[in-house]
Amino acid sequence: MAKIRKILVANRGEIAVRVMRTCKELGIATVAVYSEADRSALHVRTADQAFLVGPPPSRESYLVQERILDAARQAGADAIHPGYGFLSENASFVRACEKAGITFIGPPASAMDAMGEKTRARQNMIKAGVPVVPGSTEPFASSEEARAYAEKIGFPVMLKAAGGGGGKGMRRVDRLEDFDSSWRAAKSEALNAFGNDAVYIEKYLEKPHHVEIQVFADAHGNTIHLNERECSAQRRHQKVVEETPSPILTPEMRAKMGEVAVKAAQAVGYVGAGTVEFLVDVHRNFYFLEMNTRLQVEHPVTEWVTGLDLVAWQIKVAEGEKLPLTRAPTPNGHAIEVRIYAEDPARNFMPSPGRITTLRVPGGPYLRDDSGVYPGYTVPNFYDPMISKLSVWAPTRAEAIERAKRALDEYVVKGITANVRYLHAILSHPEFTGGDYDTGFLPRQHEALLGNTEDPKLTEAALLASVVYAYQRDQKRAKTLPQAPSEGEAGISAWRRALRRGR
Ligand code: MV4
Repeated sequence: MAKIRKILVANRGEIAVRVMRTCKELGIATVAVYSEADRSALHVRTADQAFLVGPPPSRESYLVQERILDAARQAGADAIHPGYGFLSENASFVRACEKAGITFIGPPASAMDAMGEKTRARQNMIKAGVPVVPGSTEPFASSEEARAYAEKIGFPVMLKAAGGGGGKGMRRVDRLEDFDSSWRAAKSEALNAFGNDAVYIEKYLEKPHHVEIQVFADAHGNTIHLNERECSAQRRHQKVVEETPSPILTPEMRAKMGEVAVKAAQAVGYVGAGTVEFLVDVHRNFYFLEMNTRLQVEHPVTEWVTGLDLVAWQIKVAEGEKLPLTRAPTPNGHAIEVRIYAEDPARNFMPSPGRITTLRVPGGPYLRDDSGVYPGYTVPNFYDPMISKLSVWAPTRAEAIERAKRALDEYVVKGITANVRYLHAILSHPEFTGGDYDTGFLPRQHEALLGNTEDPKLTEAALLASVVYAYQRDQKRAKTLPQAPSEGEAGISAWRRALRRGR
């Protein structure tokens, strides 16, 4: 393992930009790949070099292993950073990189294999002494066997696709009468999503929290954890807000979960950055759910409270360096991340691609904007609509919430619709500020978070009224607000007073 001098980033959007930023700080040259829809994308402008890898659909560009490897060879890159999504958890790509003599910045293929299939992962975890959600460790050969197993462990149960996570092929079953139809539905959904109709059964956990532990291992056998992230604010299996520390963990529970996560990583020979996901039930028991064998979207909150650059450490570990810590750091303060999506909450969160005509990004203390866009950029409709992640740090959770709300107040994006107000509503909701929000929080509070009334007609009227009001107010302001003085202290304070009166 030698020093890396040039890295190809096999990704797009904010994560490609984020990885390249660290490369620059480390004196490492950067190579972008891009599809035809991404000619003017920010990650292409950020890189030292860029290679076109195919047409807009990711199946024909970002996911074509040979195209990516060709670009790496042509550029003379020594390593590939996969970001998240795309090829990041693809064991066959890791092997292809190895064959091409290019360092894959991530775990070994064998660790991905050990965690990729859910039933195999559960078997591996049980062997390692990691608690898993009670249930089967093998898929069922027939609906009769499956039904008998469900009756044995008792309803409600959760049917899950063995082939992959993310909520696809997942079905809650409350009663024996519903079992067969749910079984068929889960199997066909699993086949559709993963090309594998294997389904297994878990006991259904009510109102669980999603808490995940960041782990890190070097190539010298050192494995540590970097504490948790609370990710229970999700809708349709998409995370929306993440924070650390989790408001529901005690230091004792943090230490226990961390220890278990390290054990999980060690059991599969893990190297690099990884995340062990847990479900935490109402009694605060925790169970292994799955392991994400990549850097995650929400890694900035961990960076805020640990002071580490996780991408820098991924690179250093790939170069053979030893980890800088031998045990978990005590979390310093509190960090929150909100994901800004080009989507319209009022229209069932429909993606809202298009040209960003105006973009004002917040600033100020302890604030970070990981963005993949710029003013004038057209958000394509081929990819994930996340345009930016705002993350903040503060000494306490209450202050971090206020800072995140202030940041959202400053955020102005025009030309597309974004979920900025929705995020603000989440941070203001008593269930969120109270800290004990489970994975049902966002669906349960859907109406409240949209600011909707019971009657959709009334909502429409209220919306119209607010638009008219805002327009009239802006017209009035434009006329009455004084111009800023060009210079002079006296002029400036008079202007400030006038501004305050104008409000
Ligand atoms: C569960 C569960 C309740 N009981 N398993 C959803 C995604 C997949 N990775 C695991 N998921 C769940 N598994 C049992 N046995 C509830 C969920 C779940 C969930 C988990 C984490 C974060 C958000 C979620 C939203 C709905 C359901």
